[in-house]
Amino acid sequence: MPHYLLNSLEVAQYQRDGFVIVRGLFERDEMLKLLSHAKGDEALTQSVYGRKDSSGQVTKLALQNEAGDDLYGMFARSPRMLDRVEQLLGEEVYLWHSKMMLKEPLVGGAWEWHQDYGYWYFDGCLTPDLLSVLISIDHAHKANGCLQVIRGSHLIGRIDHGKTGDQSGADLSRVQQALDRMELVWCECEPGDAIFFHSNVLHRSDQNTSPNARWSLICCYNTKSNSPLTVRKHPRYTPLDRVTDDAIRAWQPLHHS
Ligand SMILES: O=C(O)CCC(=O)C(=O)O
Repeated sequence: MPHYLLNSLEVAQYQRDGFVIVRGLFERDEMLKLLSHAKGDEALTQSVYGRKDSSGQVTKLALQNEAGDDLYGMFARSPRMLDRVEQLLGEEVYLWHSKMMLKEPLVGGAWEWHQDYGYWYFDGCLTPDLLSVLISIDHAHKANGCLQVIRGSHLIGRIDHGKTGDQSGADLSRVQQALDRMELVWCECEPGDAIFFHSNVLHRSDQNTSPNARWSLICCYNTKSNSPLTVRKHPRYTPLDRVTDDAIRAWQPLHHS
């Protein structure tokens, strides 16, 4: 099986900026397959729940704590993801969780400024050696609330978080200080592009006031040695089986009911 590694420039970008975007990590047909499967997936629909932003607008998501044999698992277990994540984190990783993010047209709520380790800290992980990969399913632009990040903000370390709406939000005076010195980046993406981002990078997204949905699949990984000391919401180290590179195309729903 081929290995999929980032080049030295991409690794340096991740270390300096706290994120790196890999364009076209997945092909159009793979993304269309994911979108059409997710749209008709009864189990997904039933597990969707909402999170209010600070203005009360709801954004929806569905979370899975394991990478199984369903189509979402084929993405989470893809060597295109795992080789790069292990390269960035420097050791074996496992799935912390994955989530389908459904930012619906005209009504999809915002995600407020936060660091993922702002709340994963309370899930028992001793260090911030976790990262997320956001795979765009739809075109993601400013108008439909694409991801925004503060370049280099992972270097600040963990900031205090409090409740904002139903979400965990970073101390906004610190966020403002970061914005005074660091660049705000709008991560506009096409379907199949993937944003690899550090668990301490400050990020948010706007409400979706456009007529176009913004769905994405986010796979979050933890290192084996950072397995939580106490388990609250997400699992301890569980070995992750890589699938082959053609697993997404080969996957058939009837074989995995
Ligand atoms: O998808 C988004 O808009 C933001 C997601 C996010 O902030 C997160 O999953 O931590």
